[in-house]
Amino acid sequence: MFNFPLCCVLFDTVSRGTVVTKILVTGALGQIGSELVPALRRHYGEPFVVASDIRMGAASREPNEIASKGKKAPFEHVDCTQPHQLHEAVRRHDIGTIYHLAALLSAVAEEKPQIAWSVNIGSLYNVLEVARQYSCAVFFPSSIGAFGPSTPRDETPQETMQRPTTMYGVTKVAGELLCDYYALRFGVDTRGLRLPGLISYVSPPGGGTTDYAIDIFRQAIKYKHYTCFLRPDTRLEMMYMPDAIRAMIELMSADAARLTYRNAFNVSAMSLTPAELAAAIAKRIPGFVMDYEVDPLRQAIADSWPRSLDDSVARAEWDWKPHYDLDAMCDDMIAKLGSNVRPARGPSISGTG
Ligand code: NAD
Ligand code: AKB
Repeated sequence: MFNFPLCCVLFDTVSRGTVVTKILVTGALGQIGSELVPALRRHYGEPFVVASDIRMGAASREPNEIASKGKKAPFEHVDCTQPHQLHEAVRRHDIGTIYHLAALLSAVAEEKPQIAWSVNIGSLYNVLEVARQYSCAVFFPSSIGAFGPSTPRDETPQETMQRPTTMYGVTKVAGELLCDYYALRFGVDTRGLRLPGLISYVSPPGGGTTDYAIDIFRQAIKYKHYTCFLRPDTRLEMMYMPDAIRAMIELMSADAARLTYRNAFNVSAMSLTPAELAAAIAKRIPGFVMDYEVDPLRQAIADSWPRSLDDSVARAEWDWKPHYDLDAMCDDMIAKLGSNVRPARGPSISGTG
């Protein structure tokens, strides 16, 4: 499905043929890491992907276990705010590429702005410094949160006003600029995506503004009822996790000569409101009802973010294209969750179309 990334393969012409350099994933036990690590291990081989997190994780929930069906796969305890822990992991495993996922999400970051700065920016700086010293490529997940209220909110362009009013957004813009700086000044191979709200069935979300779009599915299957914390007309850009994982791996595999942006690329898949998502779910789960109890903190964050993104630059430079729209995503989410989440009472859900 993916091209094998040139940044992970070196040809040792002198002696033993192909030498594959390893990948380190930070924040690997979170929502994205829980799916990225198994995907990377499927593509590059289990020993070549080292998962790491500040948490140790329950044995059965570790991506290692998911990927390796119970066998031991490489996992390191790494607090990315501690440079020596990153250095040690990169040196010991001879890492060539770092997918840096460790961060606080928007709602948590707004509640703990000082910690968010230290984790989101402190750890990215440490990762870029290690990458500079060990010649690693770096993937940085920026966000629609890197935009603010003065940004054009519809079809937000690749290059535009970025004056976010949240600490999460401030760390994402600063992070994009740091990636640009390390690419220009030190030649570090930095690549990034401005990811929309990600919808997934594997792992619960970690404290974001777009979390409703995940919670709604579990609650709909279990209780046929969900109380949404955003207003019904809050339009935001969203993406199904399989598309996001594919985007990350494809971007890191792309021909460097074609890439003009080293901070982050807009990527887009579907633009939707809570009311539209609820209607799509109600078509598949008859009797589903949604009501609203608006959380002012998360509503204010959502109101400062783009309603849709223009991702034409990503399409032109590395052939990005989403596979899932609203209907395809809902069908797959309900099919996958339906086999794991049991309805609390009453009949099981009927049909998916
Ligand atoms: P998450 O909150 O689910 O996971 C983050 C992980 O980082 C957690 O497992 C946590 O234990 C770990 N972590 C926290 N502090 C750490 C530290 N000091 N050292 C090492 N690990 C630490 O987040 P996620 O949804 O997986 O997001 C990953 C990245 O993608 C973040 O940078 C986030 O901003 C970005 N992103 C996510 C979304 C989304 O919808 N999930 C959208 C846009 C961007
Ligand atoms: C959040 O809501 O914080 C994330 C994001 C869009 O960055 N899902």
